Amino acid sequence: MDGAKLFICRMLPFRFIPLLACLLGALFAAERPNILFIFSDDHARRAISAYGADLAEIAPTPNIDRLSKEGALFRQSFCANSICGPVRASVMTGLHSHKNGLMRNDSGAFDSSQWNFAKELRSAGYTTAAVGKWHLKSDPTGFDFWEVYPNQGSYYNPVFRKMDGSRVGEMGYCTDIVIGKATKWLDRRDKDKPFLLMCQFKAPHRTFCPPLRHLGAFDDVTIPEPPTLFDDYANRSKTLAENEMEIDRHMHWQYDLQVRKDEPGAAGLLPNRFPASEYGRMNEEQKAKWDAYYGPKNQEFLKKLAAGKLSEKDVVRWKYQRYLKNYLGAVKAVDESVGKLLAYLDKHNLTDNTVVIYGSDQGFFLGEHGWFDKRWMFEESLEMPFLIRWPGVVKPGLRPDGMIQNIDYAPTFLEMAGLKPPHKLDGESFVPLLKGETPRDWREAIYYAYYELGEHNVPQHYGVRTKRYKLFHLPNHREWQLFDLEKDPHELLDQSNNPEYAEVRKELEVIYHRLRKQYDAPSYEKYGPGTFKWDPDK
Ligand code: SGN
Ligand code: CA
Repeated sequence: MDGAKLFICRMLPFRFIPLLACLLGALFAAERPNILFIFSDDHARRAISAYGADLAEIAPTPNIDRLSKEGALFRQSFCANSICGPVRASVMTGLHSHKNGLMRNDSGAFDSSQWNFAKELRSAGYTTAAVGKWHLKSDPTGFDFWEVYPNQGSYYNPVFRKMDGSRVGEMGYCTDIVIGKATKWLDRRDKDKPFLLMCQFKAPHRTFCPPLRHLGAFDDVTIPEPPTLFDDYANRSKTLAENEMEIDRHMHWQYDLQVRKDEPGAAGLLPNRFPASEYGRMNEEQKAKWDAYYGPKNQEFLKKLAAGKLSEKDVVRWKYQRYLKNYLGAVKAVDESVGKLLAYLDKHNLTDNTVVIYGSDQGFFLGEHGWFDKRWMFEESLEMPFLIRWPGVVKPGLRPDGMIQNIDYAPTFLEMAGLKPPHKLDGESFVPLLKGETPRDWREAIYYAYYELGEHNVPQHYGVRTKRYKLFHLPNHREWQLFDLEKDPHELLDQSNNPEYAEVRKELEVIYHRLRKQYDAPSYEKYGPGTFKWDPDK
């Protein structure tokens, strides 16, 4: 089309050219693709069929899988800091956490006055919207429309924050309501402009609540157990055993099933009936459905337990099945919503000119190492699912091999729209990877930094991952961990002090220090408690 523009311009007297360029610019603006960014919360790759893991036959994701057939699926896709707020801040800014200021969920409100890619798209003529989970505490900026959950949001009858500062309560299930808001905005958006829509789900985040219509959807299935469900944490840092995210020790069936009522603690995972929990949010009709489903199942479990028929391992196995079935029920509704969005694009002739992305803010442990949660630089939590369909650009079935991170999304989205970031970002546009090319100098390793101290007792750690190896440092424990992902895919054996890996370790340390320098990572002392704000002048 550039050729056509040039031809028309050449045919005209000189003085008309600026005016015409302007008119043609507006006309051809429609060619810039719409960007539909669908982002769920804590959706592990293992629970997406297209990733072909052991749950492939069970994971209820036909619509997400459709993207993998009609577009690309990335395996080398990782987060830079496996925790919600920081991931989202890096998505918006293209910067590592220490530069955008949101290093931890408890870092305070994200400074939303800083540059983000939505602002850039909007000022270049896009109409922009964000709905659902936001979790940055400050209001979204760069959007013509937004309606987001306060903080984490709720599964049943959730509340939304609106642009005018008010809050509105909605009846129903979170994912269904978000999709309703998203399609409503699509209906009434300014259709003369390309759009950016960030549609962000709370599900399947803890407390893993399925919509009531999917209770029982997995009753006839036995979910396969990961080989590390009963990990003994040997041969690695002792901090692994100090975790507080074990299905065994930290999923409290006693509270969840209301055998003990004194201290709900971190209950709500199985899930429970405490008034302050999701159960307390439901109306009588919803509660009746919930009770009719979970009540008899809980009684059956308690009866077996009382009869001494269950060993400690049996109890873990029972919790694991309950946890995964609830989680997959929530995933099922996410996938249905992806289906609704894809059908919307088809129906309104938008498919050909819309980039659709499906991703999630981090991975999640679905029983691997005996855990639920994320935070660690171990594979299940570090990996981000990333699927993308871009008709005419991404070849259907493409499986790019380059390493990408959430810091890359902002520059990538800008390049899709023909724009460049106005300043240097940490991330790089991976549009070349989408076109099936891997630039020669594409990164050989990703940098990772986790700064939280409290929840789930995961220590601060900083590291690098190449395609084959992972090295991370636990500065507060003066320890390093090194894993050979080819020989040890489950990461059960730390090789950092093995003389056979001395050379590998040296090389990885070089990469680690090089990346820390490249990203201006601050010294460890600054990683302590309290909010750390990166200052480029210090
Ligand atoms: C809550 C959860 C944690 C979870 C964090 C962060 N506890 O605090 O289990 O790790 O969110 O999740 S809960 O009792 O409130 O469910 S994140 O995805 O928002 O980073
Ligand atoms: Ca999350």
